[in-house]
Amino acid sequence: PFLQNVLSNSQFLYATVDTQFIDENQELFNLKPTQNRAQKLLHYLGHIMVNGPMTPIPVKAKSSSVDPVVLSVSLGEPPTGFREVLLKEGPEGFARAIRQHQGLLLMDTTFRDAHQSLLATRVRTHDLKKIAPFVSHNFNNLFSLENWGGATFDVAMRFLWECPWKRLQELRALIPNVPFQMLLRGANAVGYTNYPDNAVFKFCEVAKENGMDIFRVFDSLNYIPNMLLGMEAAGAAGGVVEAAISYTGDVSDPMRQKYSLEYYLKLANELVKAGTHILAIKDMAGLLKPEASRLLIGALRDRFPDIPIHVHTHDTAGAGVAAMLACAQAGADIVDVAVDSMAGMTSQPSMGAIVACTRGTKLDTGVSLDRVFDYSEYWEVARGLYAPFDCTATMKSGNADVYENEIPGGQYTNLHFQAHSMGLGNKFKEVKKAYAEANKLLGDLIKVTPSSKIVGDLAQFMVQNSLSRADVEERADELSFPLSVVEFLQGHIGIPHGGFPEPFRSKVLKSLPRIEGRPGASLPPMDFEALESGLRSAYGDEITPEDVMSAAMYPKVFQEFKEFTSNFGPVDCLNTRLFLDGPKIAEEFQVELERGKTLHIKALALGDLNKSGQREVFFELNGQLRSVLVKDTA
Ligand code: 3PY
Ligand code: ZN
Repeated sequence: PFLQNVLSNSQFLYATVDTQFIDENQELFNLKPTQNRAQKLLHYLGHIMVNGPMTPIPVKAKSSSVDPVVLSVSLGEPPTGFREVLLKEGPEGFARAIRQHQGLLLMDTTFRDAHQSLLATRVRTHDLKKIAPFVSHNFNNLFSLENWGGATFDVAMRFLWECPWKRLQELRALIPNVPFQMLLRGANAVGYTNYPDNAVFKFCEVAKENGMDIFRVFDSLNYIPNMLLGMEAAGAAGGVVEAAISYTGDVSDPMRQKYSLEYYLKLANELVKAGTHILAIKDMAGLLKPEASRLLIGALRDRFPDIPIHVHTHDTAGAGVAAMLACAQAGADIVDVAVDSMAGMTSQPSMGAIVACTRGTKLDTGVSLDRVFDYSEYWEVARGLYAPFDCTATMKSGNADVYENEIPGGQYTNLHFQAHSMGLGNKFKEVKKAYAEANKLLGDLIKVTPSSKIVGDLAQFMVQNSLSRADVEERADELSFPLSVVEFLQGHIGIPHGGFPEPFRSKVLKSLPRIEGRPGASLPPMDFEALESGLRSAYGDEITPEDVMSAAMYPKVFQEFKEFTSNFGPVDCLNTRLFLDGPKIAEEFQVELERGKTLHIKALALGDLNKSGQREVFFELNGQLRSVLVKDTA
């Protein structure tokens, strides 16, 4: 504050005093941001008290006022888990141990895909950390905990204003024994578009250094060159490579032969040949029926007796538990589940159901059902905090129509939110129908991020402009399609199975350029040194290699995140109710900024609107009166 006063003093500013000492000692200007973290947080809370939540809210529902009970764990180290095997024996030895394991293994998706699918990816590190020790102590025999990647990376910065890397570091410290797993979108890393190869390699390297163990690598078109790039990057970083074939269609339906059993076996063969440690089937829409599971997993098990097989699904139609049991019986080593209160509908099938249904059989998971109940209770209550993002506000059940529209779990929820927020709740059916039509127009694609977004964009375009599939085909050369559709046809994300749809492609593209082969191969490498020095000049020397990667993946989102936190402080330290709704008047609460540094805050009063449209918000901070001025935007 003293220096701030000096620097804003007019005599000083206009050099009417002798400033030679300062001119010669420029290091005096290496100041920490002058406004401290506490004052910034008061600013954030004041904003919310005046104007409501700062993060976009899809549902008009209030965060619950009940806090989840943090489950205690015994003192001392958690029991060992598969991570010890991985650290001792490396990825190959780990894969062997998994294959030799008796009983069905589970990956828990509660920390990533479950909330990506049900709660718009909004679960905060704050609530993950609270239950992390319980997971470490009671679920040590999980194959892995999926806790990173996919949409969590950008949503953390974009809507939660927290650093995704810090989440990984903090969870790693709390859960040393269970392998961590992330979802890597192949050559798209954690983004929606192809990155230069060196960016994908560097991303995996930094992720591994921060504690990531297993990289599930997929490509939204199952385009092998993109997948190989992601696999090489994960492998070079020292990670466990889990190549994932995205599943669509229905191998048990003889009428649906574009994505046949042979198609999947051929892909699997290439991925195994390329050295994947684990082979995954990624059923992102929940289309894998029990009969198809028997056929597909049975055939893969026969063909590849030594490789661990891991299956992922979503429960949108309600057949997820049946399908995962069928996969396990057909020889899958690992299936994905979410804890019961975060399972079902567009999320993964229920952990409790799988644990109970296999108990006492040769597929017994070894997971304690009682501990599942405790874990589930935590999430049932914690989920209430996220009511403004919970799809169950409007979506009351899953729907077997997913077998027709093939919309991936997370996108199904997003489209549902969108239809409802536009007051088009009763149009959801129309949107889903358009999605199926858009998919056919584009040649019947594998649909998962980002190809699913392209199909969704085309569907939305068709609904908005009242266009049928026939209209679009007929008028393809005159319509102005969404950019994502045009770029897809240009080859920006790779080449779809069976090639691009013709004559549709030629009509849309006319003379626009086409990318031949793997898109990343023609991108110039990213200049990390230049990126880092740019960031240092913008934000100072505290820039970390992790920040550089965040900026490499999402330059604009990273910049906005830095600007937000420089105005509003470390909002990740607030509990979720305060983060969303702010305190009530007279509420007293504590905020732990770091271990041993806790703020004691009381919200005192909201002032009247002043002439400039602002309100003063009064707090007590560690016993002292403070206030912030906030523009009332209502
Ligand atoms: C993602 O890419 O985020 C997915 O979850 C795809 O299924
Ligand atoms: Zn998924």
